[in-house]
Amino acid sequence: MNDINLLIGRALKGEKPAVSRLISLLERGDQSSQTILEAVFPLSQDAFYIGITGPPGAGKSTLVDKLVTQFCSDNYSVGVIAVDPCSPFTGGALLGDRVRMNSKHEESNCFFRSMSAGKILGGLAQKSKEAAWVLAASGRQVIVIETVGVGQSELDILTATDTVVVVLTPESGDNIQAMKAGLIEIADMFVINKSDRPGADDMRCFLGSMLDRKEQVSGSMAWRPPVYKTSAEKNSGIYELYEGIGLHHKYITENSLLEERREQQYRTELVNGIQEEVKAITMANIIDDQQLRNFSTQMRKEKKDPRSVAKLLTRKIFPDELLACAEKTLDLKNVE
Ligand SMILES: Nc1nc2c(ncn2[C@@H]2O[C@H](COP(=O)(O)OP(=O)(O)O)[C@@H](O)[C@H]2O)c(=O)[nH]1
Ligand SMILES: [Mg+2]
Repeated sequence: MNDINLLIGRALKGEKPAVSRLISLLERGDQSSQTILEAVFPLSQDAFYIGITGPPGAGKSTLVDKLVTQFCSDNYSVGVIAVDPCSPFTGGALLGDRVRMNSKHEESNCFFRSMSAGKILGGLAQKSKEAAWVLAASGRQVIVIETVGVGQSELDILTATDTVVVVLTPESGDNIQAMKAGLIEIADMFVINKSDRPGADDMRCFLGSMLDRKEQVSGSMAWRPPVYKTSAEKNSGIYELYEGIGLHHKYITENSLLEERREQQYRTELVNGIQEEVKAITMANIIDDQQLRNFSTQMRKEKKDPRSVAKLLTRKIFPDELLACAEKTLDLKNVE
């Protein structure tokens, strides 16, 4: 117990090995997790969270590297989390990223961490957010979260950030339709990276008309996502993007939108947490595996439909008052 408090103390002072340890403990769902979260969360709310997403190979990592350099040269301390949904195949590439990033920014205040589904117990999205809080509490003012824009879990991570940057390339035109619709919806700005290649302006037109259509349908946007052209590799357009990120931050801060986002996010976290707790407690109370198997066999023999049996079982463990309250919203009538 004392050890964990010592470790937390070191992490809060910004010591990288301690920060690293804390994130590993959270990843594993160690029993110290709650102590860690209670210590870091209150200190995590002043940081600025940037989400960088887009298809694999769009140049996100290269771009993040350039942005970090820019933030560092303006004396911001930065934490980077690269989230990889499919570790077994790309773990090597990410490790490469990490070595590259850490060696380059070693003397600076930058901290780089990759997280992949394979190593993690529990939801990747949840653990990434927890890791981001640790980084923020350790004194990093800017947290950059890089994620491949594919699944629901990545969307969950992005909605927890303050500014969402969607990175595309001139070649993305064909598969932009195939990209998750939600990703386009939550973009605060677009980047057409690899603009050293042909087609960047076509892509910009395409995005422009897409935003126009959206405005025709749902009215003009208070914040219309700007489109930046960059070449991360040739280091061009980076400063404009950096300034654009700053402008968005200013915009959401001045219009209380940051506050609104954080409020909404907190509520989502709370509901998710409650759902998980209720599920865990319910399952622990109902039946263990062997009993469930026997019971299941029995019920099947009796030709009871599984849904009704599930309802009956669940109702048994909640107190009557709770069920009475829920009766209005749940269909409890047909339960025996
Ligand atoms: N031509 C060109 N190549 C780039 C640019 N940015 C990144 N790349 C290359 O694209 C590949 C994928 O980059 P990476 O940053 O790992 O992409 P990520 O998967 O989105 O993180 C690498 O070989 C980079 O060198 C760019 O602006 N122009
Ligand atoms: Mg990458």
